[in-house]
Amino acid sequence: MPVKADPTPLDRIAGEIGARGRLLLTSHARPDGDSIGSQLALAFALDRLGKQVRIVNRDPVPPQFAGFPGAERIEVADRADTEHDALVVLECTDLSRPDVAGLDRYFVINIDHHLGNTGYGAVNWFDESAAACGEMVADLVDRLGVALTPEIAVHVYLAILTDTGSFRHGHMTARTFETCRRAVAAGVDPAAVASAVYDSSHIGRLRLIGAVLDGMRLEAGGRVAVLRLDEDVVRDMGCTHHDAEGLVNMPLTAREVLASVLFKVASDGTGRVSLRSKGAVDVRRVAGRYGGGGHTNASGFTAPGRIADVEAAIVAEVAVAVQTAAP
Ligand SMILES: [Mn+2]
Repeated sequence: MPVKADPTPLDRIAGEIGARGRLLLTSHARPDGDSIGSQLALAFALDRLGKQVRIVNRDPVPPQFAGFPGAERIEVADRADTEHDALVVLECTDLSRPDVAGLDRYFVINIDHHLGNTGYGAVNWFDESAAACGEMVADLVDRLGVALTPEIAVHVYLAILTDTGSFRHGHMTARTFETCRRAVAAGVDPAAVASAVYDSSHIGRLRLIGAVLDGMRLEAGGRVAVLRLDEDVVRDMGCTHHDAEGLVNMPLTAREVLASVLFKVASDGTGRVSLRSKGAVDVRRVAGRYGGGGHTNASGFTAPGRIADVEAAIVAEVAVAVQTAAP
C-alpha cells in the first residue's frame, strides 16, 4: 500500500480554515497593494464558504486602493479582542508587523512570502518563490474549492501587479502569469486596475517628487542614490505619506544607479529607511542588521535614533552591498 504523503502547509491551512467558522484577518501596518489584495481576496473567498470574516488593520487603506471592492470592510484598530476561531496573518514576517495588540491570543495561521519569516503561527505557510502573497492566496482559494469570482480575482491581480512593481521585479514565474491569466479570465481588466492604482495621484505629489529628486545625492561612484523626505515638507506641499509611495524606486531608472536609499524624516529627526536595489545587490541584509526585513531588492527598517546620526553608516553599508555584488 502506498505511504500517504505528509500534508503540505497549504493542505493543513485549508483544513484548519475548513474546520473553523469565525475568522479574523490582518496584515502589516502601512498596508501596500499586496496586503490589501491578499486580505480582501481571502475575505471574499471565505464569504463563499459561509465563514464569519472580520479584517482589522493598524492603518487605513491607501487612497489608490480605496475604490476596490470590499475596501470598506477593513476596520482600523490598534487592538483585537473579539472572539475568533482563528487569525489569518498575511504578508508578515513576524507577529509584530501588524502593530495590532492582542493577536497572540488567537490560533494563528501564517501565510507569507518574505524571506526571514519567523514561523510564528500554529500553522505556517511560507513560500519565497511567490511573487506576491496574493499569489499564495490564489492557491489557497483553489484548495478551498472556491471559484475565482471577479471580486477575488481583482484582488489577486492587484496584489501581484503592485508587489512586482508592475511586472518588473521579484520572483515572477510562469505561475505568476498563470494566476494573472486566470484573474483576467475571471473578469479583471488589467488596464483599468493599472489606471486606478497609478493614474490616481495629484499635482502635489508631482511637485513633491520634483523636490525630493532635486535633493538627490549620489554616493559610491554614482551607484548609490540617497533621497531625503521630510515630513514637514510633505505636509507643506499638501501631501500625505501615501504620496511618497514609489519615490525610492525612481533613482533605479538611471542605468548607473544600483541601489537607492530613502530617509523618511519625522519632525523630531527620527524616521524610517527604505532600500531598493537591482539584481544581486542585497539590501535585505542591510535592513536585517537594523531589525528590518523584506526582499533582496526591497527592504526597510525604522532607524535607530535620529536619522542624522545613522545616515552615514547606513549609506556606507549600502555602498558595501553594491561593492560586494558588483566589484
Ligand atoms: Mn508582498
